[in-house]
Amino acid sequence: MALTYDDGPIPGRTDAVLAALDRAGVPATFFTVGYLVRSYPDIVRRTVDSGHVVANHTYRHEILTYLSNSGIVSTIDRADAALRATGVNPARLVRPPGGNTNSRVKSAIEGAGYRQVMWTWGPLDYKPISAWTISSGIINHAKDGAVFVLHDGSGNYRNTAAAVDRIVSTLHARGYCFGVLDNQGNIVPSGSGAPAEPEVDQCAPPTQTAPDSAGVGVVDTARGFWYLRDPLNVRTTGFYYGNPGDYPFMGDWDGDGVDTPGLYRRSDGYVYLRNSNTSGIADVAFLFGNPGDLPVPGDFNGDGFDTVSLYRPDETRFYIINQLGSGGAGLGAADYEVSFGSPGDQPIAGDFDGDGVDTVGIYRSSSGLVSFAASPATSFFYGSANDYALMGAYEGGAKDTIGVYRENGTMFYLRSSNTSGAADHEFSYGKRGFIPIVGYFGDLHGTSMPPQSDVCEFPVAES
Ligand SMILES: [Ca+2]
Ligand SMILES: [Ca+2]
Ligand SMILES: [Ca+2]
Repeated sequence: MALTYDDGPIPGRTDAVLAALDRAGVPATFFTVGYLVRSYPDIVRRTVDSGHVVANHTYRHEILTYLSNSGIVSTIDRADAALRATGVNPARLVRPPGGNTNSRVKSAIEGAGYRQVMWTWGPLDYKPISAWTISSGIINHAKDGAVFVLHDGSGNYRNTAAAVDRIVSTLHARGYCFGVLDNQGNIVPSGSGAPAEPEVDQCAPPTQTAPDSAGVGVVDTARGFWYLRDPLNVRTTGFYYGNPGDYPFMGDWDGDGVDTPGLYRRSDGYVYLRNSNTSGIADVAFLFGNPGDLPVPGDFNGDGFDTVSLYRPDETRFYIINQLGSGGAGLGAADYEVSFGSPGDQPIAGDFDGDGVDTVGIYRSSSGLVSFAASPATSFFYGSANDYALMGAYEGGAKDTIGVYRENGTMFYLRSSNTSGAADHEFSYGKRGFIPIVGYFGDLHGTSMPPQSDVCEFPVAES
């Protein structure tokens, strides 16, 4: 579900709502009025820095059905410019003031490159009604996909703010989660919403040193949507890359120290690599192996560039390849081959000894066997049946260690040494059906998300 707030920013009023959302740990979407944005840019920046999304409620709260088409476009564009002037990247969403719209207004909004967003229900909280009445109304109208309209800009803001706690605690207990609206008007987790444009730097929150240990992510392969979080779960980002069904992995294809997406598309046999953690098209594409081969990313010659080797399950053989294909041509010949594992094993790769060179191994999820072919040849048990293995330097340093993702519970269990034992880091992230990934993501440019933010499983938005 999404909480949305209209008619701000106004000092005191918007601040009260932001404080209540922060206490409750949920994100919201604010439809702001352009001339107020000009007056109170700090509130807008603070709103975005707190993990919320800001969008467009026209420049002077005009009734759009009274305006000409050019007047509609003008007030929307002025409001958008006011938001951008604060340094944030607003969602390209317009909520018509008062909900006054018609097919002409909607067409004008869409013609200007925005999407019109209405709501499923609102408690009329701008009238002098109590926090109990506001919260009860929302609780009674809760359903998956609901978009509630509230008002941070009204004189009844105290009750609007006071209603947040009961709304969130009651609906969390009933299994609902709260998200923000993305550029399509879909409800998405905070941090994966609107800012998806290439010049996202302009809305980057204050510089923060990138953690030097590996982060994890999950990929919703049904939508081609990637969710990345840093090791502290402080900073997150999300973006679309690939088609439904693509097999995702991560690597540093351009040697800049940051891992970015790769995909294996079984339908055409190609690998598609991207060099940034943003939505966009592939930077490198090439034909990959034979049907049934599994991609194994890693830096197998220690030159600082990851390449995509392959594991051929029916031969239980790795083909190590230290160059990427390019221009749609196939991969080159293998630099060397390693026979290892048994049919059904998951191929893994990592720098198990910290010498800068990745080597291969297997994870046998039926028994939890982890086995490295070399450097050093090692076997131990970790995880349990049906776990998915991920190698990463979860506490920094040069050595990659074992981690597993367990779909039941969407749990990551990360170990800081290559030995049997209890997980050193365990947490839930993702959703059933998502594929886990691991990598050094650098300083994530997505919206920051407070650690206490909405952490329950998030429903997939209908598109
Ligand atoms: Ca890179
Ligand atoms: Ca390499
Ligand atoms: Ca090594």
